[in-house]
Amino acid sequence: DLRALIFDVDGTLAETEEAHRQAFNETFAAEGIDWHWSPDTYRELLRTTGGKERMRAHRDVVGFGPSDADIPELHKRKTARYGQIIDAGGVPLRPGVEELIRQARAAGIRLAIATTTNRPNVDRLVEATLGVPASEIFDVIAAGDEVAAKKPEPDVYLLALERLGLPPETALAFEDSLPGLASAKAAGLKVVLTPSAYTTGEDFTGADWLMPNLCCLSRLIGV
Ligand code: XBP
Ligand code: MG
Repeated sequence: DLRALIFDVDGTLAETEEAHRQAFNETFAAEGIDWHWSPDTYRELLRTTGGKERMRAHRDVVGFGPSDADIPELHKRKTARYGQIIDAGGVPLRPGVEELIRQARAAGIRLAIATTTNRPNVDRLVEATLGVPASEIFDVIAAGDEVAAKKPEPDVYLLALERLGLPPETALAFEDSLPGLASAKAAGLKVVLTPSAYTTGEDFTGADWLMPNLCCLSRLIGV
């Protein structure tokens, strides 16, 4: 029987990647870095999960930009900017997410987050969309640099399961991307895949369910 739902954040709970892209670009401009990430460039860059890792990957491709030593501070500024964008509203939860959370809670199914983005971004998004601290909704939050190896490695899902104290066969993962799918599957989880703006059209063979959105999943979670 189903004991927990484990959610990815970016692309799954909300279409956040345009806000991330904007925050990166505004930070580059403010810091005098001659980079601008177009939507097409960003789609490629999303193959590298994690903002700091993504900036390093881009620098190594274009051959100029911030040093490894400068990237953590740059990423802090990007996170601050992203928080302001989220606080301003305009990035809603995806259809069905709020109802799914409500139904699961009512049925005593526990809720967790397993994300590559860093913790302040989770807190800001949940506060801005649901009006309460993320820790009030989610029993467990595994985020960002809490694990050494980000998605597609399984570490962040394994950490969420460890904190839940549950084996993978009692939980269900919700994802929107190929690295996320690979991560959850490698942790032994069944995966509900809902493509997002940046991942539509990819080949999600291997997902246990493929859904256009997270609406009307009460039967699937058995409530
Ligand atoms: C999405 C990511 C993140 C965000 C940026 O991860 O790869 O890197 O694009 O966030 P997920 P940070 O869908 O697993 O949440 O800059 O905080 O890394
Ligand atoms: Mg995602």
